[in-house]
Amino acid sequence: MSIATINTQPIEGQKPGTSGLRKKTKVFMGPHYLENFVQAIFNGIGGVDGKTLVLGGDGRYFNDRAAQVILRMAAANGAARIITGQGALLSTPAASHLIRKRGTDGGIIMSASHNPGGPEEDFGVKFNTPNGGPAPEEVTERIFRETEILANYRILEARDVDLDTIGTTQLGEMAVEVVDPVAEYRLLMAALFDFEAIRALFASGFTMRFDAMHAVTGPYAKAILESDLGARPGTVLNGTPLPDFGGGHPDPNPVWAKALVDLVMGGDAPDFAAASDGDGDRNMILGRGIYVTPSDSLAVLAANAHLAPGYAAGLKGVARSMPTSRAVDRVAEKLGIEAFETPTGWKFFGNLLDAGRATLCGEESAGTGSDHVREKDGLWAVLLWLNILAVKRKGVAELLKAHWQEYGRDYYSRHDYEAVDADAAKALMEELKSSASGLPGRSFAGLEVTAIDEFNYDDPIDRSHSSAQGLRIFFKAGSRAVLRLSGTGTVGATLRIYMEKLERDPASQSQDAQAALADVIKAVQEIVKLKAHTERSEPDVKT
Ligand code: VG1
Ligand code: CO
Repeated sequence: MSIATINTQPIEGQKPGTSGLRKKTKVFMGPHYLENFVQAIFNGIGGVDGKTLVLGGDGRYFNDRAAQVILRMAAANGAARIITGQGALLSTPAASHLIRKRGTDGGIIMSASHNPGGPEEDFGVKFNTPNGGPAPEEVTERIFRETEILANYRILEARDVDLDTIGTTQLGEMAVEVVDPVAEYRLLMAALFDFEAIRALFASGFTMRFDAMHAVTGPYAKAILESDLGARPGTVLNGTPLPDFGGGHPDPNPVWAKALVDLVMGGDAPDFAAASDGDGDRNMILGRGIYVTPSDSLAVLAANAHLAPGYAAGLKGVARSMPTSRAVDRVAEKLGIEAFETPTGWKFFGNLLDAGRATLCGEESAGTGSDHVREKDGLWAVLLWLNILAVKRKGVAELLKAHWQEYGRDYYSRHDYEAVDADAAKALMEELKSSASGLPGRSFAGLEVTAIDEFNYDDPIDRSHSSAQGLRIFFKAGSRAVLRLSGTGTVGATLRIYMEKLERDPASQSQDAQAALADVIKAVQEIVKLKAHTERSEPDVKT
């Protein structure tokens, strides 16, 4: 086997976004595209000579081919060992756990997460650091700079490695260790949660559906929910990972997991339902007749986490991304713990988790997680909910309504305008920014603007600074709207508008969220001249 050094040229646009580099699969499959980026990762982290990395992906189209390329490149760059899941599969939280558990020098995750997969859809690659978390901005910047000066990459000329058989083989000088992707993760979950209590819950007739959306969590959910916890067979829906996720968007929200929402709203509803995304780090929580917003879910979990053995000592603090509703902040206040507000993307939670300042973290985009790994974790959130329900023996709706009564309800919705012309979206944001100082005091749709600002973040641990993380509009009655452009889309720009309104009066807490937020929605559309800029009046997705 010989090592080839292939001459190449920098490829424009290999800048990691909110969570790694995401592009159309065809772009990734183009000449040198994947190879350039992988070599840039290796160069950006100071080489991989003698290092051990974890490698896994969500099983989408090109996952298998990309894995073989990355293995040959790692071998050619002198890596000592790659640990990978059978079939090159690993959910993102399972990869994070393996990196930590095995003390590796980091890992590469092949996923475009909630984006659809297939030859016409999306692919992605991201690097996670030795703490198991997504590379922080300083590291992704270094990787990006490497993509801009790259002149060659190294790759071993070799045949494909068998990734279907568990065990260790050699690829040149490098060991390739193929592990059961579920095994370690399953042990971790058993250590955090009261499996006895959850088993007893299922034994009592409690019913559940888990929609794996044809993505990576199927095998994890079947092993844990059906085998370990005794949920009846058939609890896990769409449990076989498919390269194109069955043609759907593996994004667990009321739009893309509509069938599951319809199920819980119908006559034959299970007690509890959940879904996860392409790479298994997101979750959607539903109960009979009710959808729990991710922001509410985070707040409920924070208020009740101590009921699970892994969190019995209480929480050190909580953190949420800025657009996430402020529901969890009020729980933290009551618990007397710190609450942090970070930019969008899990990479910003890493330092807080490492420093022991936060135990639970969450994002409005259906991401919840804790210090057990350094990624958000879909199945973990589902298990924590199950543990809480097993102890409380209350329904999801009952639990949520009691939570609102105690803490108030944050009506919440995110409107996504997808594939908007990139320049138009930029212009909308720029205009809002430049007109910001003139807006306070003025009213739109009957709501008075009190302040508009741009969210900038100073990391409390390493003091790194992140600017321009979204524009916030505050209204007099306490409502808030946030605007930002997505960093995970692959076509044009996706404009996200997040809206929330706190309702403390229990008598007014059972409205439909869109209706409750109607004035905020109208006010934002007027303020930013949405239609004039985007030629849209209705969002593509409402969560
Ligand atoms: C989106 C979400 C963000 C999440 C990110 C990655 O980013 O808003 O909260 O962390 O996706 O999630 P953006 O920049 O498109 O808004 V995942 O599950 O797709 O890795
Ligand atoms: Co994801």
